[in-house]
Amino acid sequence: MNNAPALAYIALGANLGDPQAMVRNAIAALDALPDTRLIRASSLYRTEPVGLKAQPDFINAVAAIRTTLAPQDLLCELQNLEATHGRVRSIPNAPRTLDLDILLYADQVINTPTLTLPHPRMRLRAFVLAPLAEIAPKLQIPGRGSLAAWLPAVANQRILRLP
Ligand code: PH2
Ligand code: MG
Ligand code: MG
Repeated sequence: MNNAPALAYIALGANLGDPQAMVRNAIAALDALPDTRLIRASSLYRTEPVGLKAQPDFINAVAAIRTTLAPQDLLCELQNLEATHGRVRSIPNAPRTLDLDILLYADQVINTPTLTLPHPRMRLRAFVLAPLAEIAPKLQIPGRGSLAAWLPAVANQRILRLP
């Protein structure tokens, strides 16, 4: 079922194989999703693992897309992309070849068993907030105020913007 076009923000992360190639390919793949156009993509960032520390650094990025897919349909498409890029789900926060998370979908607030929006952990993660601030510095988070106000709290997390 198709909706009015919505601007959505997607977080991309990878830390196995060739993570830079994986994230670049995934950004291109977002543009190829049905009823979806890539609007903007951040730089790639090398980031320290948050949560389980004993794993390789991640490559992270954020993309803005315009889509007429409903949020749940977008989630399904992203999970398909993860699967075709070789992700095997094991324990939570385990190393992965590709992780695609919906951060925001227009100004929608969603709480279902499969999808919570805005993404519930985004405000704790420099690897999400820094690339998001790069492409949308004035972003307002539905019900939570400005993205810029969250940045100082994650300034201690190691994150390097790649050229
Ligand atoms: N993803 C996680 C857990 N920890 N750390 C970094 N740096 N980047 C990630 O993408 C990431 C993480 C769970 O999805
Ligand atoms: Mg995920
Ligand atoms: Mg994730």
